[in-house]
Amino acid sequence: PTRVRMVVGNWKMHGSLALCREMVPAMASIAQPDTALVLCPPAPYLGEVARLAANTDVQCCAQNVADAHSGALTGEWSAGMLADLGCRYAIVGHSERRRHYHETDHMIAAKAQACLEAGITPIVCVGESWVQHQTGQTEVVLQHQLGTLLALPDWRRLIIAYEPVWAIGTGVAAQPDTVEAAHRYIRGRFATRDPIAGNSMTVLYGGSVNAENAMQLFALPDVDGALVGSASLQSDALMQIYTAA
Ligand code: G2H
Repeated sequence: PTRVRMVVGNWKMHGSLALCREMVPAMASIAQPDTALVLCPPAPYLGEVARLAANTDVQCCAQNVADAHSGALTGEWSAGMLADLGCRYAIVGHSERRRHYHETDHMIAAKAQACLEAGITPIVCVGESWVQHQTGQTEVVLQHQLGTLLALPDWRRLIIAYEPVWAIGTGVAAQPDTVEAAHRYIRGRFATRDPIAGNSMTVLYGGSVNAENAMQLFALPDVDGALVGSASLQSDALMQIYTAA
């Protein structure tokens, strides 16, 4: 793999059909092939976003995916179905999934594996809580979260999003030196296994990225882009963030 610059807009459980129809053409008008512009609408809108984004430089991404390819699993959808729609990515293991839906590192690795098998690139979220941050456990937590991912045969094809839980949805992103240190640690974990692959992995930052702080974050050497939540619901804010990348 090679490091990809990317801005990923995670709408979480917000938006509407109208927002899809406003946002995709607006983003398509500024998207460039050298920096990925990825939209993650709620699952019911994935088909519409994939359809609107076809033949543009906007990419479609799911916010979640099953760990199996098919089965009697009411309410789930598979990575193969996402590929069928024309989606290229899926977010896996967002902290909101870990916390509210009890996703474990083991489940998250299984979801990432299912994505890789179906040709979907998983964007796997990792990050520590405020207490873990305050007590200096960030690297231990990251080491643990990355451990199950490193066991996947195709770990080189993962995209990692560092999302310190304490910076999510607060309006205050982590400080640049904190972000760079975490990204360097994450990259280093992969580089220990394979230096060339580790240095070419795409590592995104997420947590209160907005039009004001994006440029400073993107300037960090080990930051390849952002996973943007609330600011991704406004086309002007997302455009400014994308332009900063
Ligand atoms: C972190 C991020 C997007 P926000 O969850 O995944 O959300 O930018 O609202 O902090």
